[in-house]
Amino acid sequence: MELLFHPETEAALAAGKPVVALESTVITHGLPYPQNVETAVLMETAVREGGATPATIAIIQGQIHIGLTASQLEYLGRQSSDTVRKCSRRDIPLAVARQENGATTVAGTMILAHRAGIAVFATGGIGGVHRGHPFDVSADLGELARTPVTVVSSGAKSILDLPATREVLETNGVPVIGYGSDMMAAFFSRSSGLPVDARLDTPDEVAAVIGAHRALNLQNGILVTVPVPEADAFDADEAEMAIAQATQEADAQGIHGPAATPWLLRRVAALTNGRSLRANVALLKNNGRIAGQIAAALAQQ
Ligand code: PSU
Ligand code: MN
Repeated sequence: MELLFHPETEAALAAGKPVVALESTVITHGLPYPQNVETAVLMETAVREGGATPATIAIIQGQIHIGLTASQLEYLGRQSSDTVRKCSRRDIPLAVARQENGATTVAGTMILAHRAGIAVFATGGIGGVHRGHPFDVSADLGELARTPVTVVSSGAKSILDLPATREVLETNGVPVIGYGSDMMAAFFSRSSGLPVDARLDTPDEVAAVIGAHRALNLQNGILVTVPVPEADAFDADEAEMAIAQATQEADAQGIHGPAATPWLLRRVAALTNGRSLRANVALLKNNGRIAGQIAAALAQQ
């Protein structure tokens, strides 16, 4: 399968310089236009500030792109979410063969980043086990079990069943690292109250773990969870009220499958007058910067 590289991404990879992959579902299904494109650009800038080259990954008319131009980002961001396939593992061949536009989820981005030779990937929150639907388990967890990419995120989205999600990560053999924290981050809020496997405080310490993982030739992913910056964190109780209401409404309306996560995020944003969005944008930027630093430390090893 041919990957189309942005020239800057290709040059960075060829020179052994640090590169950080970014997903595209957050652009097409996670945030409204134009905030989605603005945030995607801010996240790319944050990766650069951290010391790495950003590579946003997406499928445009059936072609897999590793790194997007500004106009490609704008094009994707303007598409209505129902015309863009949300691509996890099962969806990638469908989008490619049918020449569709496809936005890669955490799972889809991990697969394509690994193919492209990119080891570090930054996002907002991974998918997990849905509340009240123990068999709706995000493909992100399955991918973390089988693809050796380090995912820098603010934990799993708090719209999920976080204790169940934590258990599945453990079953799947995924090391969960708390970046500057003893607890797994909870997306809009700083702590889930669930312990991590190790607290690491610097990019070098994370790079050392990735290095050991590589030397052992382990084929699973690593999850680094970074709490949302204090100033932009969303009060956990307030977030919980909105999430509980949104979850009830989604169940009543029969919203499920791939539609569930985007629907819940949009509804929580409406119920909190956009305050959840502020936390979401802040954590995306912060995670991009830290992933850039981790990729830079890894390139130094
Ligand atoms: N994080 C966000 N916004 C999002 C997502 C994550 O802040 O839109 C996306 C990611 O692409 C993640 C996906 O992989 O939601 C999970 O969807 P599902 O639960 O259907 O697997
Ligand atoms: Mn799901």
